[in-house]
Amino acid sequence: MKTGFNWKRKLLSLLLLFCLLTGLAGSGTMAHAYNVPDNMKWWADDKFGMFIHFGSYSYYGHGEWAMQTEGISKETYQKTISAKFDPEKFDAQEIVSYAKKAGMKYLVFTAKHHEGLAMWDTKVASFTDTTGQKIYSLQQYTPFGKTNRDIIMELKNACQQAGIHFGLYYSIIDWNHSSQTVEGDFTKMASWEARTAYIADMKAQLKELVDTYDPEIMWFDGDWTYKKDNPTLKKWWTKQDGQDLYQYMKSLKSDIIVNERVCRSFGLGDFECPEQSIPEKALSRPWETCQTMNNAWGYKKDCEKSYYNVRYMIQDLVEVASKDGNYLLNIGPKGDGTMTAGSKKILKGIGNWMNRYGDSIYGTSGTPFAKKPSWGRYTRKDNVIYAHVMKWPKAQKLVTKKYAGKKVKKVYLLQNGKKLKYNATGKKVIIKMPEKKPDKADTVIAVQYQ
Ligand code: FHN
Repeated sequence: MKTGFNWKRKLLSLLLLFCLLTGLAGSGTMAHAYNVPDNMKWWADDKFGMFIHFGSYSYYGHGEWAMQTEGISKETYQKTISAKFDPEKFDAQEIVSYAKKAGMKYLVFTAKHHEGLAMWDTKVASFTDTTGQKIYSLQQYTPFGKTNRDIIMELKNACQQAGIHFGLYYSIIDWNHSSQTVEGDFTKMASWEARTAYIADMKAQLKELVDTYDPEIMWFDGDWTYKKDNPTLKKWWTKQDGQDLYQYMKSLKSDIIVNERVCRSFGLGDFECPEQSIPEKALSRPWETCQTMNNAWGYKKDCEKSYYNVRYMIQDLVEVASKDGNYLLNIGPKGDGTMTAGSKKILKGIGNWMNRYGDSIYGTSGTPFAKKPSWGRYTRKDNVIYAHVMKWPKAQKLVTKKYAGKKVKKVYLLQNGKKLKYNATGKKVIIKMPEKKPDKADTVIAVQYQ
């Protein structure tokens, strides 16, 4: 009895392993190209988020790097730019409604960018202007302070009402903090004591942000020393500091999701962040491409005529999803807080596409096939392969790869469920396509397997 029972158990576990490997089990949880920790499941399924770069640089309209690129002194920057910043028309409800319309499921807002202006009413005393008399924040340093408004809380609440996850961005370098001065594309610390004090104060601000706004994502930046250890005053942030910061964030909120830019290129954090680029292949851990709509993060007048077209943005999103990544698409509101027309147009356009084809993005994993088809890309969810047709095939004949060892159940247009004739032979599924291309950017065909 005993021996018979053992080989049966061995056989069962082998069978289960085989199912898992080939995804025949259709477990519902998508077999990503990497392991997704429980606290990140929503993030990996949601795939698509809004990035918001907003600060006093938005008033100046030369982009968020203006202070550094134009060599503006702390005093001049504070007095001529930050002191004029008054975003009274900032409308969190409108911004979140556009995110929702676009099909975005999470949002990351710049609580503090490199300029160092705190976009919340920070109480951490060292974050002052050059006089040391005023806290350098939206509430204490700008004319907007008279409104007693908290735009981060307005965004947080609008996200909650809309069922959108909320995250915050925080820059490690701070061009206006007394401890630092701009040094190339990084900053130089005034002394070792200043460094120690700044890192402690940075943590105090991060605790304020977590305690006040309970963000689900902490998106760090301004970390790029690529220094493993042995900090210098010019390269004062190291991998060790990054590991320490990561632990600190988890100690504040255990399920918070933290990006790799606690100190990039050392495999730290919970996800990688290719910037304005898409990796050739799926990465071996969760990743998210952050992208602009016009090659500008903060509002930049010069780039207002360079918005990408909706088709390009949709195909960019699909390219990322086909490689199992997330897509964080940026808007840079103007100094008065309003959204630009260019960003509204793109968000609406993507939203129209997501209304018809969102199923081929949300909760999917990347292509199960090694090669990319010439006509488009693949995503996958359970036993459905989504063929994203970006180039319409000649003779209305689409040749797709057949999912190994599986039987095709049906083929249909995802937007309306209309069945399509097909011929499944060997390694291919040849689909009879409609004459006209329903969607220029990407028409999605669903190939459902048994
Ligand atoms: O310097 C920043 C830049 O302003 C912007 O915030 C982007 C967004 O990922 N990150 C840095 C450049 O790598």
